[in-house]
Amino acid sequence: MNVDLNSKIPNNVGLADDRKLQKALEAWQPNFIEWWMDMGPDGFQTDEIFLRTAVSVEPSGWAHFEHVKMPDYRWGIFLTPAEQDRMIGFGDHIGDKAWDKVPGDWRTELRRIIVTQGDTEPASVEQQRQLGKSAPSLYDLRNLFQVNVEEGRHLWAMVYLLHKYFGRDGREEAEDLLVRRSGHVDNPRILGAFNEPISDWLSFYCFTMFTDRDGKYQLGALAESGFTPLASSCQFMLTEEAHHMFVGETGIRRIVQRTVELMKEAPDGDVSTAGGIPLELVQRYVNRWFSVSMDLFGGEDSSNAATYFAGGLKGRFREGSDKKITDHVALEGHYGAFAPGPDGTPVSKEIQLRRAMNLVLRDGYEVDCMRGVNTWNRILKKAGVDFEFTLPHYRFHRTQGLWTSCNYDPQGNPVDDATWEKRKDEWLPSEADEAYIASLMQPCYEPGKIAGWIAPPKHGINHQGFDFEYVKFDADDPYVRAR
Ligand code: BYC
Ligand code: FE
Ligand code: FE
Repeated sequence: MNVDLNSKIPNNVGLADDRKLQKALEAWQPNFIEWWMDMGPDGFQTDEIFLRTAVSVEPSGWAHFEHVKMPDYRWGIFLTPAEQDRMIGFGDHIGDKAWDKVPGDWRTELRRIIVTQGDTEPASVEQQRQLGKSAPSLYDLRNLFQVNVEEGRHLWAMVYLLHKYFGRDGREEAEDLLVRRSGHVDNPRILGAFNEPISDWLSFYCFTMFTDRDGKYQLGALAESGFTPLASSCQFMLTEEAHHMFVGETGIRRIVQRTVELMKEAPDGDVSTAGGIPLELVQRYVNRWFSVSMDLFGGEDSSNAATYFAGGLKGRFREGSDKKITDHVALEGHYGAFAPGPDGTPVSKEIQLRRAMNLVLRDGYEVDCMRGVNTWNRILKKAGVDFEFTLPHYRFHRTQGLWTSCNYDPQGNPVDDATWEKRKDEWLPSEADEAYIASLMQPCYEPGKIAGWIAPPKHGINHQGFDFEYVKFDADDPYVRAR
């Protein structure tokens, strides 16, 4: 299917041939723009940002970069073309023809999955809306906005599915996606991590490292869906996710690099006197965002997960292509896990494989996170610094699943309330940490310059140098004039 870039809503789904759907989406579009202006990046909307836009769904379609104002970004609907004669690859309907329409039996479940996925996208934009005011460089400012517009596009992807396949209740859900608000007391976003504030750039890098990576795994599982339109949407979203995780992983790497440089200059090792971010403090932010992101996988033993798998709605990560996965029905097996015994001490527990699908996905996620953490450790090792980043134990600081009724230290040992209270500031960002990080958050908007707490990137965007003018400020921008 060709990409129609010139219509009001760019798409490769033949929108022009479905007048009713086109009209419904064109009616939703101004509400989206209104939401973007209210809840998207605060300021910067008249500045020219060096953004990447999809002009086709082939890999070469990604090479398109230009300076655009964010509200002029071409939010559109793109699906990775599905293979011919696609079949359901797992669960009770394995081997049946895949669905082009919503199967009646699974309508409620599919709608719920799509709404939950869709809700995270605008939520993250809301969480990040103040960060532009304290970007450490123009390069980072541009990356933030690239992530934001793409999360906006992911919302479009889910709204398209709701409008096209779920009739009136789909349209209502699409409206509600613009009404819930991250962190709102009465009308919050659906999942925990998406109601947490992201008020500084260390949190932003942790979020894109750990929370966007949940996106990679959830989208990977949904890309296996027997409902082909969902699978094709998620497959295309995954191509954008890679850049979001790159921003997070390299963002923290650049902080670590800068801290190592400053440690050499501050022989007593306290880099905060030189405006750097201590490694222990970075570790506490890692502990926070990793644990909050682990919660996004839901319960380890989950009847919802079993239902989704049985129905062929949500598979395992690379269910169809991972040669290590041989049993796609998963009715027989068990997954070895632990559950809290008396006093919260772990005892082993076998979970029926289908009911363990959240845990299977999460375990793959954890390995992927560790790979990224190891790249940070290599910098420390090379510099001869005696410190190693770790991921906290999966039992640490949990609010979903089996491990919520007792506190655990980052090594996974149960601790009593008094110990938790006494030591939590060693394990999670303290008020003092947050105040220190906030004090560093001063914008640096001159091309080629960068804030003192982070190293510049190795490469710029699209073969440009670091000193490229990634954001051209509009002279009428009130923020520019205020500076
Ligand atoms: N917070 O059976 P259980 C992304 C609820 S990120 C609050 O254990 P289930 C992105 C659950 O809803 C990817 N509530 O879990 C990243 C259920 O509620 P009910 C997002 C939670 O349902 C960065 C109850 O607890 N995509 O794209 O198997 C920037 C028991 O649930 C949480 C998806 O998540 C939580 N953390 O699994 C931008 C994919 N966890 O039934 C974007 C779609 C669980 O008691 N979602 N609950 O009312 C799903 O597949 C599943 O809903 C979940 C939960 C994996 C999230
Ligand atoms: Fe997304
Ligand atoms: Fe993302």
